[in-house]
Amino acid sequence: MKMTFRWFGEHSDTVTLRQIKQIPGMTGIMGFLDYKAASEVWTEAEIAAYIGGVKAAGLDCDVIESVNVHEDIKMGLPTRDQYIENYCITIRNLAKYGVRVIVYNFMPVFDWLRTDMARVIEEDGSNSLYFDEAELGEMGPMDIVQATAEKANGFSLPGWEPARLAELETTLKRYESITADQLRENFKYFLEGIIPTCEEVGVTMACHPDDPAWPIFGLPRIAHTKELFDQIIDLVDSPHHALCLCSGSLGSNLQNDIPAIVRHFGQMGRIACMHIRNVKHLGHRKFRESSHLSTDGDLDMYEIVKAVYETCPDIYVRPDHGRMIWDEMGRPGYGLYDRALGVTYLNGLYEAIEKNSKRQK
Ligand SMILES: [Mn+2]
Repeated sequence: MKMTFRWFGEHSDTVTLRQIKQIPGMTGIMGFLDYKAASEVWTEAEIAAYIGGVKAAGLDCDVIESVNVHEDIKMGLPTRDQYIENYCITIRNLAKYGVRVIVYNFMPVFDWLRTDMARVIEEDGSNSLYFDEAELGEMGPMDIVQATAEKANGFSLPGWEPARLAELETTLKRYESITADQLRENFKYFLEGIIPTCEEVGVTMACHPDDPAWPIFGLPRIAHTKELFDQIIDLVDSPHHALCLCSGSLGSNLQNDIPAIVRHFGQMGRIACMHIRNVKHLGHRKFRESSHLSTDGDLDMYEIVKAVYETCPDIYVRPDHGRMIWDEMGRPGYGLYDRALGVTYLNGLYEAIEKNSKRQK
């Protein structure tokens, strides 16, 4: 289990590489260029500057997140071929700088969705991201976009980049005629276009689940259960087509047995990396992001880490969103303190599981 941390870059993050390097057991960054439009080529100069900075701080950068897929690819428009070609150039450029895994998603329009970016947790005064489908009922997609931007502490949020959402109304209209099966067909076309390049340069694509784990605003969503991921894996037969399982996203639906899902795809060798965090359910489709500790939420973190140890011990992982604690100000979900606590907890679980397992042998 290679422990990593998400970092948005020098000018886009309140957390510094030096702080990340000081977290015990930290090996590297899951990198991110927050200003790139979907399927815009990531140039060698940009990649060299970002990864060079990470390496100078004594950290690896084997994983890059959020190389976003253009909506035209997801919608299967004729313009998709150009965007797929761009995507392949980005894959090649990233590979030249040692990147091994690219995390992406195939969610129409909305990458992830919350109804409150800083819901105060009354017990201790911390705050975290929060979702209540009842609140969503009264809000249209445009209201949600506005509310999300207002509560982002001035940051552009991953997946909520203004450029991407500028043509929101037109895009939503176009999706009205696209079924889940068609979206899957478009996904297959995309994978067939990029996986040969991945095989050639040694990069693995890691698909992230829908968040929350069900369709929203009537848009088709095809990546939120074990069965749906089986269908995705079946689209292209290559070890370079894999998953980034996210316990918090999948955990927004308690029907998802996450340790079992990790074991299933871990044994198949199709998990490239994971985001590990906990979620506390407060009612039907109503939850908040909790600390990573099992007893603070509804997920059994011990069983999740044990499934990683037993089926895919070499994957990259990172703590996912944390709460805002100790009066920290920063990107919602991406402060330093609670995520660092998450790292230490996950590493502690892993050490205990590993030592216990070796003793029993
Ligand atoms: Mn995630």
